[in-house]
Amino acid sequence: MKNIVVLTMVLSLTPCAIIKAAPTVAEVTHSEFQAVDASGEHVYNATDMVILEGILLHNPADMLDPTPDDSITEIFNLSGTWQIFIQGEGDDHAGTAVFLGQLYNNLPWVAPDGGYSNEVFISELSRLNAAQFSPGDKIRVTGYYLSYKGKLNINEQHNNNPDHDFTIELVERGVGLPSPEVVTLDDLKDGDDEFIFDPNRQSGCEYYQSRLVKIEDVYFVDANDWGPNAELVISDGRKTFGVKFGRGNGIYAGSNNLTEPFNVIGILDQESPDLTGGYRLYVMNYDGNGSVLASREHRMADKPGDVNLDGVVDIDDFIEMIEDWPM
Ligand SMILES: [Ca+2]
Ligand SMILES: [Ca+2]
Ligand SMILES: [Ca+2]
Repeated sequence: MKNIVVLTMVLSLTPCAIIKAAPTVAEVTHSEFQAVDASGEHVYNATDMVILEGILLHNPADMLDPTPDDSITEIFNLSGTWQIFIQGEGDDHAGTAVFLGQLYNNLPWVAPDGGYSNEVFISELSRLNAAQFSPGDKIRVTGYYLSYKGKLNINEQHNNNPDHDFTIELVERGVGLPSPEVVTLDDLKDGDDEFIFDPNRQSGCEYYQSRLVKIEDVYFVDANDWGPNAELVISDGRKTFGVKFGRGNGIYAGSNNLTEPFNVIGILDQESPDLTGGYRLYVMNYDGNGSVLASREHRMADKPGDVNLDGVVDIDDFIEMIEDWPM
């Protein structure tokens, strides 16, 4: 681990010296940060805060709805929420989610003044978006973290004090989305159609958690609930897997025009009280192409060079590219 632990001591020069330690922080890999024990619980606790770099996989509002409404008082309803996935590069075969919520005070353990007014929540989002990031950009996130239902998320620990802000920096624009890794349901489910859980995170669902993957030749067990935020199930004929929809504007009742079997590209997610199960594929948007359930940017990541997105890379793509060239 590349340790850049900062232990700044603020010493007061009064007779009874008050010592206040600044939070410790280290640059970590996603693999180090997401390490789990045999029960699936997270074990990283070397520093109070971490610095993580990775490729942004999707637009935040295609996943959760950041629209603030500070009139909500329903318990556990955080109102505006915002979340992104960033994926590690090279040998760092893991990824991490970053979360922000508005009304932490609707959690029973947070003080009544522990949330954000609409105005302040929007200023929080503005502060994060000042980094001008987009899917396929490499970003750096620095912040506190909490374990949540099988993932270790960077967040504010549900604390609205500015000293719990996380920060986002743009490291490099346009690095490109990672190519989705092709996985089969046999990689994710055992012979009894139960989730494969490897605490070493070298195989099974943990290995692909918070990463862009592609599953080929599947069909819906039942697509009746198709729509924003829907939870559907796909099958290859023997095994099944859950698909969670985001709220991208290509997903709405009546937009399912897929021919079965189809391929799916999404982010392997876990959000489950059972830390060794509850995995699902998160599909943020659908572009209506008829054969691949995915957002357009994730289809393009799957076939670099397929400029006209007809599924093959050939001379037509070259012609298309040349026609766009400024003469
Ligand atoms: Ca997990
Ligand atoms: Ca904050
Ligand atoms: Ca093509």
